[in-house]
Order: sequence, then C-alpha cells, then structure tokens
Amino acid sequence: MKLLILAALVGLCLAQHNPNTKHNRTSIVHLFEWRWADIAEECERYLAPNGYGGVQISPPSESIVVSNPWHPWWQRYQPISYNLCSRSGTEEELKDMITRCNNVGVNIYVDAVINHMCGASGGEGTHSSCGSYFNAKNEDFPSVPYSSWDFNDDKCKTPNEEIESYGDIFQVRDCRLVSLLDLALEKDYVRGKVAEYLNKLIDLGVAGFRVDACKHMWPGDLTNVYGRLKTLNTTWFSPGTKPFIYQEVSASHQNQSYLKWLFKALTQMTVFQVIDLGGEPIKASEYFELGRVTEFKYSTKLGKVVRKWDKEKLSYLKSWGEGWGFMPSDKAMVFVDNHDNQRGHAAGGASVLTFWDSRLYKIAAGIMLAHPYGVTRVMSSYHWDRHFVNGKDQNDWMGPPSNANGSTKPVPINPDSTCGDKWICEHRWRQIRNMVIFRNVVDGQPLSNWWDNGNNQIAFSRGSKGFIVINNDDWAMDVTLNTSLPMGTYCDVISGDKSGSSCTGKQVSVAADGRATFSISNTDKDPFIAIHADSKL
Ligand code: QV4
Ligand code: CA
Repeated sequence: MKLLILAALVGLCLAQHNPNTKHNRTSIVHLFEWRWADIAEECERYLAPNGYGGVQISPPSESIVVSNPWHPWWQRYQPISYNLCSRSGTEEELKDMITRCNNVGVNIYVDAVINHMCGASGGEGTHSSCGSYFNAKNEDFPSVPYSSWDFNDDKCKTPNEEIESYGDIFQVRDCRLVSLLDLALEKDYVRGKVAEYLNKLIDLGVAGFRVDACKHMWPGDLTNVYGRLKTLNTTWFSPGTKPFIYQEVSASHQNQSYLKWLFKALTQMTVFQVIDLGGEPIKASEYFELGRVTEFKYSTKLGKVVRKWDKEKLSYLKSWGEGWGFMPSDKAMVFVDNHDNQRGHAAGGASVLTFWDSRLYKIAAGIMLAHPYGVTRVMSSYHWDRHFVNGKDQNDWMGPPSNANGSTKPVPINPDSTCGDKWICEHRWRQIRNMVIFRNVVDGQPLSNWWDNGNNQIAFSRGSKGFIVINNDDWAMDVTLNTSLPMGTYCDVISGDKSGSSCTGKQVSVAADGRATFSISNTDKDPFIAIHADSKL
C-alpha cells in the first residue's frame, strides 16, 4: 500500500503537467518577440525579484524571413530548420539567457513549432534567419534535413492539400494549415528529428515547451515524440524531472480574409460548424494525458464577463472554472489574451481583453491571478499601429519594434520602471505584477468567503492568506466583509505598494474578527482592492 502511494506520488512529481517553477512562484510571462539578451536582463533585474516563475519565449528555431509584409511576427511560425538563430538572437545569446534565467530561478519555456515547416509559397533561397538554403516547392530543407518524403502530402485528401473543413479530423491533422508544409509525424525519422531539437533545448536548460498547433497533430504521434524527451538538466532541476508541456489546442481557425471566409461559409456550410469555440470534433481532452492544454474559452468568457457583454456579470464567477464548462483545472493553461487573439488571429473573438483596454484588462488579470483555476500566463506585448477596415485590423501582421534592417530593437527601461519604445510590458504594470505576487502568496489556499451583490461587485479570499474585492458596477461600493485574514493593517497592492512599514496606496484595516470595510468608487482608477499576508504593515 505504502509502495503504491509512493509510486503515485512519484508519478505526480514526474508529470508533464507540472511547470517545475521554483521558490513557490506560480505564473509564467510570455515575453512575445523579445530578444534573448533583453530576456536575460529581465530575469535578473525584474522577473526573479517580483516572483515570476518562468518565461515563454518566441520560437528559437530558424525561420523564414518574410519581406512582404515587412518582417511580420508570424514569420517565426514558419521553420526552415532547427538551428537556433532567430530574430531574437544567436545560439550563444540563447544559451546565455537560459543560463542566467535559471541561475535566478526563472524557467524558460520554448514555443516549439513542430507541426510544419514554412508555407508552400515560401519560395527558395536563403531568406531564412540563419541563412540556410531551402526550397519550399520541392519540400527540401537540407539543414534538418527534411525532403518531400517527410511531409504528409499523400495522406491529405483535399485537392490543394489545404485544411478545408475543421469538421474532418483527418484534414485537420494531415493537411496544411494555411499552406504550411505539414510534417509526417508518424514517421520514425521525423519524430527523431523533432525530439533531437527539443532534447537539445532540454540540454541547454529549458524547463518545458509550449507546443504549437497541437490540434493539427495526432495525439499518438505526440505521445511518441514526448516519450523520447530527456529529463531536465540537473544543473538546475532535480534528477528525473520531466519537461513541462502545454499544448496549444485552440478552437476554430478563422484566419482568412473576411470576404474569403464569408464566401466559403456561404458556399460550404460546414464552415459554420467550426466557428464556435468547442464546436469541433477534435476535443482538447484528447491531449490531457500528454500535458496541459490552453483553455481558450477562459480568455473569451473572461472578456465577456468583465465587459458585461451577453448579460454576463461578475457575480456569475462564483462557479468560475470547471463550473463554466472549462477543462479540469489541473490540465489547464490560462490567459487573459495571447499573441494570436490579441490581434484577431485564430479563436477568441472581439470580447478578448488586451492592453488596448487597460482598465478592464487589469481587472481581468486581477481575477485570473486571484482565482485558483489553472496555471496562469501573463501576456507581455508590443504596440503596433492598428488600422481597422470593416472590423479587420490591416496591420495585425506587424512585428516588434525594429530597426530599418528588420532587426528587433532592445527593450529600454524608463526611470519609472515602465518600458519604452512601444514595448508595453504589461507584466511590469503594478496591478498585474502585484497580483502575480498575490498568487504566489496564496498558492494552495482554497477559495473561500465568496461574496457578491448579485451584480458586478464581488469579493473572495484565498484561505486566510489573501483577499480581493472588485467593483465593476456603475455605482460606488461600501461594504464590510469577512476576509479571514489576521487582524492588522494591510496595504492594498492595486492602488500602491508596501514599502518598508508604509504603504503608497489605500490601507485596509482588518478587525480581530477578520472583518474589514471596503470602499471602492466606480470611478476609481482601478476599481479593485487586493491584500495578502505579505502586504501586512
Ligand atoms: C496565406 C493564406 C493561405 C494560402 C497561403 C499561400 O491564408 O490560405 O494558402 O497564404 O500563399 C501566415 C499568413 C497566412 C499565410 C501563411 C502561409 O498570415 O495568410 O497563408 O502565413 O504563408 C501564425 C499566424 C498565421 C501565419 C502563421 C505562419 O497566426 O497567420 O500564417 O503563423 O506564419 C488555428 C490553429 C492554431 C493557430 C491559429 C492561428 O489551430 O494552431 O489557428 N495558432 C498557432 C500559433 C500561431 C501560428 C500557428 C499556429 C502556425 O499560435 O501564431 O500562426 O504555426 O486556430
Ligand atoms: Ca499536421
């Protein structure tokens, strides 16, 4: 019996569902399109001191370089080889970053693009990030090497090799996603090459992978590839630790020009079946055994609730999580927005909140980070010039701040600790950073003391470690609530910071019986208050 329990525990510790974060840190930040050199600095000067557990980096593999449009961010989702030079830097810089982040206890998670290589019309030549030769038409990628034998062409049954219907699981997995040459992951050779790439990164010290486009790969093929992975580098992780794996299984794909989409939708009714989130035959649950899965419904629904669309209210969050039809918490990776849905790519829709709606965005991030559901990922974006025509952003392709030759600019840090040069750095916003710390402090504590006004004022505690109160109604709130926190004066980490024995924001005094009075005006800069064990004065 004892042995069985031990075996179960070991199994749990080894699971690929565990982010392997250190020092009780719980959240990951996606430093979208950041250079390796800047990430290394950020780990040391900001992420470690502020309790971030890890960084999701943009794909480090060699990719195509697109010049029309001008160096779009999405070129990095079109691999040319598994060489490690990219728009974010050289292999040396990548190694240096992984080492320096690990040395301060911040994990690195790699965005792994293994479903495909570049698009069929990617041309030929050396317009690739390490300068490797390739020929897309002949499916020739000599620096892997892959040749036409290594792609799914024969398996795909559509006339032009494209995925035409998301209602057909064979098409979704064996045909091309927006013309991207689809790898034959059933082949031992291809599996071996992909595993070799991932293992090289494991040797360098990464803690896990965000696996791109998992819906387009058979779970059986992924089982095989993951089965070939090494355990993590013992310089930084305990022996036998498996890489953390979180798989991108997004809901429907709608990345076509609106007219093209409308035409298809009208001529081929099947398209309608796949537009809604969760309406497709491929289910996220097929991937649960293998690792965590991105819960896109979380992002869409949270946006609706905070925007109060579709008659949604904050009080409905009482059953937030599985109660909303989301996947089990221990399988979920959650986020307010991601690099796709913040710019209208892929699933999510208009409700998704982003830095463009900063006040509501902070409320949403606050809810996500205070609530126990899932592993949380904070988005860190750059600004681009949005230009809407008929509801579609014509500039959704725009890459990060860059120099005239297309190279990515560094991230400058202003004296007030915000970022300059169009880097948004949501992860440095006081309200978000302090809620990341809140989540670390309350980790493992149950959600308790739920309170709501039946509308858009809510509050809850996490055991006796933290308490959050939100007013998203159009009127002021003045309530006395049970917090379960020990008696004392606490610094509200949303309106300010605790510094030494004083507080730069609102103060909350909790009485001996655990009760405290909260006043939040609907016109407050940020209409919520959060206090926790470490913000006690
Ligand atoms: C276009 C047409 C095709 C045509 C082709 C040929 O759309 O119909 O056949 O030209 O000329 C880019 C362009 C896209 C272009 C394609 C190939 O935007 O217009 O096809 O390149 O040249 C990102 C972007 C895509 C981009 C892709 C590759 O979002 O726009 O395509 O990178 O550069 C579904 C999936 C999900 C996916 C999501 C976007 O199930 O897995 O769509 N999400 C992930 C990533 C995402 C990435 C990919 C997958 C692909 O998060 O960022 O797509 O790796 O929901
Ligand atoms: Ca595929």
